[in-house]
Amino acid sequence: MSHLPHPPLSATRRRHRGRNLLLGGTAIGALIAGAMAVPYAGAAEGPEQIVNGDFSAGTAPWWWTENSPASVVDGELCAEVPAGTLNPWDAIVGQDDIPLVAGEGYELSFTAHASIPVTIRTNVQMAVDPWTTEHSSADQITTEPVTVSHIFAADADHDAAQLAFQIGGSEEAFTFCLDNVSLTGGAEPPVYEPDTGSPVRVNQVGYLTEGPKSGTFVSDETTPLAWTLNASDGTTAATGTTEVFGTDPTSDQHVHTFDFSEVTEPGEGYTVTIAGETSEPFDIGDGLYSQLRSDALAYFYHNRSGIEIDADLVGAEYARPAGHLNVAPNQGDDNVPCQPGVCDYTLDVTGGWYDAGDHGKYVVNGGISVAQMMSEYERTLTAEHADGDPLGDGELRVPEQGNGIPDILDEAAWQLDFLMKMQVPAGEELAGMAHHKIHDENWTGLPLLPHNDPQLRELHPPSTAATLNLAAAAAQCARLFEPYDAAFADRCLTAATTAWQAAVANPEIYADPNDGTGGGAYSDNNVTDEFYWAAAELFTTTGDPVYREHLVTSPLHEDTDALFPRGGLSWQSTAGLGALTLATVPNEFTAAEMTGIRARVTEAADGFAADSQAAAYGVPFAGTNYVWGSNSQVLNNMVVLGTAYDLTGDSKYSDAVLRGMDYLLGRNPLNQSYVTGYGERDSKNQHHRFWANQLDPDLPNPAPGSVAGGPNVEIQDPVAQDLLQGCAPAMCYVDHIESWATNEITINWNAPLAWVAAFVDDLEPGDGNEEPEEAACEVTYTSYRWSSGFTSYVEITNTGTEPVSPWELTWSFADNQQITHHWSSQITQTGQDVTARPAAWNGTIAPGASVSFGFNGTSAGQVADPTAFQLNGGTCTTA
Ligand code: 9MR
Repeated sequence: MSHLPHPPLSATRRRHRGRNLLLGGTAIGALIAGAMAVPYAGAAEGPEQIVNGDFSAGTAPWWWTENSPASVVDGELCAEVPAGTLNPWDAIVGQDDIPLVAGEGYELSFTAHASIPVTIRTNVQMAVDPWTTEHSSADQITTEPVTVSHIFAADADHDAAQLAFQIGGSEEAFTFCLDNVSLTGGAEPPVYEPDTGSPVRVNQVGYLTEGPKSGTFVSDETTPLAWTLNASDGTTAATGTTEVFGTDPTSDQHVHTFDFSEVTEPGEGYTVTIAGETSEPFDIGDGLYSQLRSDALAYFYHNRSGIEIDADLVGAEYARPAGHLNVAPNQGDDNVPCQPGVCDYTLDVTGGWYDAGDHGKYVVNGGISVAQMMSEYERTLTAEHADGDPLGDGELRVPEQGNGIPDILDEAAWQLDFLMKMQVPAGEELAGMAHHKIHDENWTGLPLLPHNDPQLRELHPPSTAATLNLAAAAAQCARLFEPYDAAFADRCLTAATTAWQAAVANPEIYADPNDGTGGGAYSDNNVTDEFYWAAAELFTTTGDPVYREHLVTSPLHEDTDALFPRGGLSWQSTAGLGALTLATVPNEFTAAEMTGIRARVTEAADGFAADSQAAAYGVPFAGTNYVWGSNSQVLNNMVVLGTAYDLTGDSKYSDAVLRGMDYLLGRNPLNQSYVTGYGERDSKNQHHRFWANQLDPDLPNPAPGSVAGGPNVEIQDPVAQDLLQGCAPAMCYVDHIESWATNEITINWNAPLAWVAAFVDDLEPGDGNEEPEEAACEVTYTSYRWSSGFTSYVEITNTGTEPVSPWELTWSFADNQQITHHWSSQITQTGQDVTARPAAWNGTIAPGASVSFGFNGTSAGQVADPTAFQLNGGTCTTA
């Protein structure tokens, strides 16, 4: 008997995103049990629902798809599956007419083997559209017979459900054999208990030698307890007593905290023991984050679209062919049409980064991600302790090594080029706007390598939010690439200004919140913040007063909470990115305006630092509203804290950043390190289509340095819904590949991880950061004096080998000089201290080149010219 192929999309695949959820059934089983320690309930007792599960009566009533003929061989049903099917559902063996009762628990079991190892998908589902699944699992079948069993509960009544073994998706042909298939009711649905390991919670990577060192202990004890810090040789390194915290509202756990900050003896393999319980091991030392700084950025190369991922850069395990270059079965991305009715042109939108576990590319989100990457670089030009060397040419995993451009900018350029390709061409309706996104027409299944994606790719309508993401990112591009690739910088500036103008002309074109088939919606109906961010970047790059006017009249400008919402910056809340740029990158704000914007950064950081101090687990995040991507909200708060540290040098901010790292790397209610490859109990099964080892042992786990989305109280995916109902906010997480709402990885979460990893790596003493930078400048100061005043000219020459951009020259007057008027630079004076920053056109001093500026001032009596000048913190020689 044969059967027509089934419609390709199972309900599991279609209910991919929050707003479109079809609430499906409970599917808990061996797959999860293997990884997550799900206790099984007693065996099922109800009547057998499968007819002829042992094939003693031949093949009836089993069916199979035409491409996979099956017959009974030695008492088993064996199907011959052809080579070259793409999706699991392209070849199926199944049985229909299975009655299921809502609320009832079922046990499904079968024995199977195959001529090659394969991962099949086992679904109990509706037999007709919408194919809602009551159970879905990925089962690994080997050449030896394996017995698989799953327990699940039915959510709905079904007169005639279907058991479908989806056996497609293999490049090779194989034989699949099945026996002893059974489905019985009466099983008690299992209760999920997360394995949280030791109640002593620490940063599983370690603590910086001079940094704060604290942990959390889960215990019902209400009086302080003794803690011991053990060195790796078993000796006691320190002792102390815990502080009783009480009940932590994020986890409902009763906890104590402990602090061993005074220990500064570097070492590996420390542990903390309290009341007989011992933590995971950790280090004390420096250099703990230098690898993370690099790994977090390598994430972006790994996820590039339209380019082969080179084994020489990432290792054979992670190498893969280029995706979406119109090589079959790919259909894109070099001539992508719009969704029907949206436009009648096609665009070449190759390149860029895949957003996340999916193969979509979104301008909203793509923009903030590349902006934060550029800010990580820009920080090395503006912050005294930031080290640009580890981000420089030849340092990172990018194929552009050796081109004379810092590698981090090469990575950013890959995405910027794509973002600009998303702009509506001149002459078309809405020219200058950016298409919101490009992605598959329908959701694809997991696992799937990008070059195997057979779906049609489509451009979605332009939106104001996307256009402003482009304007902001491209404006930042223009100033950063200027010293390295003037043509690219020009292209960026043109894209940025045309995008800005298009957004001003079309300020309320919003993406459809229901446009979530085949890709995420990323809809945002409030773009006041995107306007602010884009204006800030354009103003910083060009100095054009039009943008200043927009900034200072924005309702957000003087509102710290609006710029930096308590829940953190995100793709929906971008104004803070603009404020961080204004506060740190030289621009044409007046001294008072600069003071104001910096005060808003430090005010926000004060709040996050206080939140961290008050939290049971030290996390710089207020309250219990852990939403989709909560780890990125935490990381973005850490970016604000890090920037406040850069502005003030106050360690209360850097300490809070480090406590945020502790939280992400294991000091949390689940004892979970959320970053792959870091810590003893790290996330390994994040939702991703080609880092899908949990579904196919031939595929790798996510590359080291990939941060999971993290706890999410809304648990929008079926695995989280099955396992985590009633979870405490900071415990609504499961390291399972199908839990996209808690365990996805994305560019906009790894970008702040990379920023923060660089920040904490820069904090370490001993890597040269504490030393003043080598003088790479010469200053000529010429002054003409008269009785009550003077005119001075300053020439700065870059005597180093790297461009200085933007520059900032500081000096102190020895006497009572007061600058009254200046030209060709922006000057602020506080008492005797003076800071000069570039005008709009002279922000970069190339190696060997000079810039000049001048000023008039008043003075009384004899005054001496200044003789000591610092360029971006480094001491200049004077001519
Ligand atoms: O990060 C996004 C989160 O804030 C939203 O609540 C969620 C549902 O719309 O979508 C998330 O973004 C996903 C995007 O839509 C598609 N690519 C993967 C993203 C991360 O899960």
